[in-house]
Amino acid sequence: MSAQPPTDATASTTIGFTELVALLQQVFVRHGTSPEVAAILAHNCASAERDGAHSHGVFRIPGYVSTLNSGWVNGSALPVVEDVASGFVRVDADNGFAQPALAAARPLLVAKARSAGIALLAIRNSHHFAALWPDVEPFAEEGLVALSVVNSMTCVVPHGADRPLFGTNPIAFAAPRADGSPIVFDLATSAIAHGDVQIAARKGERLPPGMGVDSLGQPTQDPKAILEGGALLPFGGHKGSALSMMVELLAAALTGGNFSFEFNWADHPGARTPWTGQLLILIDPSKTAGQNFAERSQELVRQMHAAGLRRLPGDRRHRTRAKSLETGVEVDAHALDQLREWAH
Ligand code: NDP
Ligand code: PYC
Repeated sequence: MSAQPPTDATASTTIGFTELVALLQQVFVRHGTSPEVAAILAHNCASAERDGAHSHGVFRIPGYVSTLNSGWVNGSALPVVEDVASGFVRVDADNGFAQPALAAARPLLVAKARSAGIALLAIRNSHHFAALWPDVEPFAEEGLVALSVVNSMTCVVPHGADRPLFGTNPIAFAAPRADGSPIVFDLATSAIAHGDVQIAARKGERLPPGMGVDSLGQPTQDPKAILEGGALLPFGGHKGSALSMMVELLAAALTGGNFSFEFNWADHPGARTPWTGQLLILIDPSKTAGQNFAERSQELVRQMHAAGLRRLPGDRRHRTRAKSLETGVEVDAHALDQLREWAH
């Protein structure tokens, strides 16, 4: 499918998924990544746009371009994969993006999970600027259970504290099920993702109560007040705060990456990508549940629906994906023009 011409500067337009991937790939290469890194990031970013995960789709490209231009991240990084123990793989991402590091470690990680029943991947010296579900969903499509955490940049006040310390620190989980796409959730441990605050600020929208505080530590629903000297709150008070702390420990302390408060990008104007770490745990459920696990997860979904549940995490994404693949990925027309400019 080829792109439809935009009707006006603020309208949305559509572009075929494959065409969007190719365009993004050109943008990444033009801004200093290797073709291999470009292919991985372009697919990741286009997939987010395709699924309606807007805070981590095309919206992120100016940030990628700016961070690459600043020299903060290595766009042609060569990740170094280490086989540490029977169930442990370690990767030094070479100050590059986390997704190419995951791709480099993937075959060894899957082989270990299938042989030992469980395997852990510790990525350090990495930048993650994307949604986390693309890192776990493909494993569940292969019958494995996957859990991943990544820490970001200081912008969240721990529950009961006075100043920001944690990142927005998402947790993503994926499990196979018998009669449908895998069960997947992916959520920031902040009350709202930083990307969504930026989008609300850009649109001039107010946020729901309880998302963040202004520079004086006072509750605010103004996204600009959060972005300009304010901070976010964890979701669910002390509970989300504890999960965010766990993410710092697993994604940074355990991997050898930076805590969200440990890196300083002040000397790299334009830097946008958190330089931290990521942890991924893979479980082969056939080792404990035989071929039964996917049936059991299907049964859980059946019972949830019988209890009145209408929407599972991931349902909205999959509906948007189906529509995008049928009629094209909906993209802001102005953003698409900008991508074409950057690509050429
Ligand atoms: P949301 O709050 O929008 O969604 C969180 C999860 O809940 C999703 O799996 C979503 O499924 C599901 N969900 C949402 N609403 C409902 C509902 N009414 N009923 C059932 N399930 C529901 O996500 P966040 O704002 O917390 O995070 C957005 C993205 O930001 C994530 O992809 C995350 O990885 C990314 N992020 C990345 C960071 C990084 O450092 N790289 C840092 C922080 C966030 P569905 O998708 O189908 O709507
Ligand atoms: O939306 O919070 C966020 C985020 C941080 C890093 C990448 N995305």
